[in-house]
Amino acid sequence: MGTFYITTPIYYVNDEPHIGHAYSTILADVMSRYHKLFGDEVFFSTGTDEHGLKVQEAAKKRGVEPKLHCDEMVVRFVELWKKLRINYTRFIRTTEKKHKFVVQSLLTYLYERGDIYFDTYEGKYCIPEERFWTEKDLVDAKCPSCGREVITIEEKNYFFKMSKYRDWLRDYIKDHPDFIKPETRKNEILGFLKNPLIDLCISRPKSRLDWGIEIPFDKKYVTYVWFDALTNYISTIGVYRDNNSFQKWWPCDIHFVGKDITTTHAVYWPIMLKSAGFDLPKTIFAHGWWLIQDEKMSKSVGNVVKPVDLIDRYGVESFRYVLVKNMIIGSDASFSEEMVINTINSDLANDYGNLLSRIVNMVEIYFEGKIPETAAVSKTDEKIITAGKSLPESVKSYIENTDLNSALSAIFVYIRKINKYIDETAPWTLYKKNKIKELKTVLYNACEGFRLISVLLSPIIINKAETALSAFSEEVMKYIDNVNENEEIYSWGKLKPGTSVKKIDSIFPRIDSDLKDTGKPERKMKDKEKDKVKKELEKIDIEYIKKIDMRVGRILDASPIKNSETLLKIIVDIGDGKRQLVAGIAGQYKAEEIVGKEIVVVTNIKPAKIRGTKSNGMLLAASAGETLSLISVDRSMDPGSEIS
Ligand code: ME8
Repeated sequence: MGTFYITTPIYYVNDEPHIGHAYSTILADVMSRYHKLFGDEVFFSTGTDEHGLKVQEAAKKRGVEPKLHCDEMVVRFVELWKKLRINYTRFIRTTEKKHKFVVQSLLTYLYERGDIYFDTYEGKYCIPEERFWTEKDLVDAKCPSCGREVITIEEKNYFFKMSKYRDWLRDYIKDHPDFIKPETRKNEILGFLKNPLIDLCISRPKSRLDWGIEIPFDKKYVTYVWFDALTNYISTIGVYRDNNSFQKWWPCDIHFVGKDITTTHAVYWPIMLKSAGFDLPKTIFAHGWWLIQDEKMSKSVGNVVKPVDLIDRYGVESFRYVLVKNMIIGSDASFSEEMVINTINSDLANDYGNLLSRIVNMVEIYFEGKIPETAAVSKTDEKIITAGKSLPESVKSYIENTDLNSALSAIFVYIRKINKYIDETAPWTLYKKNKIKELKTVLYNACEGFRLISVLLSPIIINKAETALSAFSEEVMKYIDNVNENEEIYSWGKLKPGTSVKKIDSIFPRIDSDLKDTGKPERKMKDKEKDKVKKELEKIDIEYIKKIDMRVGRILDASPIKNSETLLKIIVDIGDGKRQLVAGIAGQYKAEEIVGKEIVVVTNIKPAKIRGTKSNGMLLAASAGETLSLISVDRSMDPGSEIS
């Protein structure tokens, strides 16, 4: 058992949280819950960035003190995180005393060691972005970052000697492959570091801005908001340097950030730490952006989707799952309500939710609601047990690699495997044939497999996983509550035979794509979009197709069936023997004309009697009105060749 320290960016207190902010925070929450599940002690920090010109101006507009303004704004984040079941260890605000102390201590240290100096500076300044640019950075004389007007400012300020650390940082990044992830962001930073690094202006004169942390060695200045904000990653875990908590948690394991703030985290922050003599965080992980019709979701573009609306409509667990599932962590992803509905219906309702109903129903019907004990183990059973035993280890190693997408896909492959296992072993047939030992084994394995996946999905679908597990008694739920004390929760065989199974309501009901008007400010789908979603929902899973066994069959003999003008009796060779089928093609084909043809036969259809003649299989034909055309293969193939 180790320690794991994870952070989100601290969000600007002025922003109204949207799904972009929610995503970063859910990601960190999910990672932190997985680490807990696998036995780590976790510190998970999030919070708000409360200083700077924008906050000062917003407060002024409302006619309130900046601190009061922040106190009121911060509630929006705290409440949303509560609603999203974000289980942070600490919520830090940069207006806290302790944080101020750490920022000032750090500034003093860097100043005393000569890495901060005083100088006159003339530069182009972007007010909304709160940063200086050089003339050559500008694009069409405007801010290269936000495209807005810049103003020329000349002032005396304090500067941090970043230039001096450029070569060191380049080497550090090259020597530590996990330091900046994903690879694309690392390469961007290495590209950026090919150019000389400009020293960073880390102060603002109070005459222009006084809502900030005072520079400890010059009372006429406050600290640049990014220097202040980045330091939160240290102040949140305890007071500076020789503090036990600091020793315990630093260096941080993962700083999750959006790709918009990679440079501040992968260039400014490491240099600040190096200058202060601290170790660097193990990984800075810059995830992609949620886009709405190819544009970044942001307040300034005006295309934000509010998490609260979606949570109210689809439920918090589904919302968390949909966000985690649909963004490959390092890349951008497009957000749409169709995506939400499709993901819920296919993964949560169809694959996961259905599995629970299936197994609970069968245990109830065949074993009076009590989990049976395993009795006989066939090769098929062994396969499902082996896969179940190795699943937690693979999920764990994906999580250690911050590869949530692969972890999820491994879990869902297993869910589909269990569904297939039930289809193939057909408990209903085992019951009919009185193969009770086999039936017990299949149902025990299916229940245990389901319990395992519920535990492994619990960091994402927290309460729903608990509800699902509650079907298998209170005792199983206790594991979830005491994760740290019970590391074995995810090992195979924990489910006790004899446990009573409770019937519970469908945990993830299918969502009708025809969105009902909920009275909420809801973006209604256009008819075209609705059709698309409907079609998408009607599509069948590849597993359905795989279940149909189709083979090349060579027709050996064909003859009319007495008293029928439409039916022919056909004998086909399908590789492993002869089959007799009855087909309604006599109106289009004469018996003798089809002998020798290589056609396509469905071989695993239930045998039937048609006009008193046995038919064991079905041939395929294209039809248009009265006209029929037998489906045959393009090249001669051996009878029995699989159609795939
Ligand atoms: O930058 N898609 O705060 P901020 C995905 N205070 N993630 C998004 C997103 C989108 N469309 N939009 C925002 C700041 N985010 C500073 C950070 S940290 C020391 C200081 C997420 O309120 C993403 O994590 O602008 C991004 O980096 C962060 O919100 C920016 O939040």
